[in-house]
Amino acid sequence: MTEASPNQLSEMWPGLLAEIQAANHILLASHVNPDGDALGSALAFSFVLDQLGKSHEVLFHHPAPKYLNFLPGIERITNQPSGKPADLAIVVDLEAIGRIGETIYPAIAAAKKLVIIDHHQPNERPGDIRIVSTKSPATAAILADLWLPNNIEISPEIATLLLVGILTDTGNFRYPNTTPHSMHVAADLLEAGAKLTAINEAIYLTKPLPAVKLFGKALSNLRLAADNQVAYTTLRQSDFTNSGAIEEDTEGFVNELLAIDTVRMAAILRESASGRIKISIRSQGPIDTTQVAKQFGGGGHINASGAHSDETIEVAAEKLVEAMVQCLASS
Ligand SMILES: [Mn+2]
Repeated sequence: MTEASPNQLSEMWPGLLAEIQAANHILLASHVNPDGDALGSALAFSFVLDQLGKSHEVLFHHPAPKYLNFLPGIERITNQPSGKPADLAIVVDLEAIGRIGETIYPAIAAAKKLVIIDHHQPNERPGDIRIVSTKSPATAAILADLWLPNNIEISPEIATLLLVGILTDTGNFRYPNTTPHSMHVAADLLEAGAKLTAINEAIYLTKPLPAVKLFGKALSNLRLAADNQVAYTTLRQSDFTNSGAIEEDTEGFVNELLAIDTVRMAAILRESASGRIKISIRSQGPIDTTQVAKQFGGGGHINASGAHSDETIEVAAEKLVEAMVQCLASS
């Protein structure tokens, strides 16, 4: 099922609960470079497993980005599996097994059963049990649909974690994945004690100075195409060292490019320390960024995709803008 309605999701909880109750030890995990939805969903699940009295560990290949260190339970995440045999691995917000990350993959693969809870377009379809709803704006929203109608106690910690997932994946309800239902869910989470002010202060009012300097560089490298409907920029390793910024500081840059009035599709290419080029693409309305990402072996959602390139940043940028212009012309 890929279009499970909120009611259908809530009906899937008793089956998953039975699996959880039958398990002696459970692994929770999500994708590399975790975002607010990955961490919020996995940590919310950790608090629910506490309530159910279940032994578990929360595994992430990468540490949390700084702006998410305020999340309740963040100290629970580790990239060092205990080695204790697991009956169940519950992996949230993940569509491709390769995105689990090598430090924790062997532990996840060794678990007897794999549960996937996700809202991305299915492709690889991993998992013995799959709870997938592409209409949900966030995995956290799916978890809320599993738990709110099923008498799981939503503590202020769980409410905060789920709200972080929903807010970050909807851009604070600005993206078209926002649904009336997701706003109802957010209201329920606020009633359950989610700390909205703390979330907004931690995520939006703590920008590091090097990140702002790097954004200045991104703006000065800005290029436009297709009558200013396509915007893109490049950041080299030297831009990172000169500003003192790090990879995660580029979070949100591409959305700022999309905010230019004429722009309908935007991208950022950044050179990682290994020389590999990371590409992020965003679009407005029906313009499908996955059509562009696929040409570079990547993927994602209609309005937000990512990919990699092993070419130089100039060559990758040239190919990318060509693909973006073509995509725009065909939508
Ligand atoms: Mn997500």
